[in-house]
Amino acid sequence: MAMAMAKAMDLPRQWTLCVFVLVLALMLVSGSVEAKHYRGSRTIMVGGDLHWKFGYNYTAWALTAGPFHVGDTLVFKYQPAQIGNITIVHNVNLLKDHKAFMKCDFKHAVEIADASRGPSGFEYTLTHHRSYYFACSERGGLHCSAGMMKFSVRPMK
Ligand SMILES: [Cu+2]
Repeated sequence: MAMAMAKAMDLPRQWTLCVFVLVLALMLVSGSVEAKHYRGSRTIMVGGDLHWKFGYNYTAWALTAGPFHVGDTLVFKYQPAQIGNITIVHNVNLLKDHKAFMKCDFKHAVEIADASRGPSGFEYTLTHHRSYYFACSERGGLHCSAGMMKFSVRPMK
């Protein structure tokens, strides 16, 4: 009888312990989810402070800016520049594959942002674990070839 009483008295204490463990587990779970979310959602300015412009080596930039993850968002910032009476504009294209990327071949490319999208910063989220080939198609591909306005990324899962 006395033992049964003692057990009954212990119950609230056990219950408190149970709640404590549950809260601790929830904190751990939410913490790890947050950490995962944070790692997967970087916002990356393409070209850093130099933004998206002619004559900067974006392949080299991508190597230092990476690794990229699925869920990361790239920001392409660019605006028209005036050189003499020539206005230089930029855009963002996705090239079809590695071969097209190497040759700056825009035949099957998809323009994802035109010149008007640059000033506010065009945002593009890497949604898939696959290779992306970005390039500017201006001046018949000259911005891609001579201007080095191209880079590829393969975001990690
Ligand atoms: Cu360009």
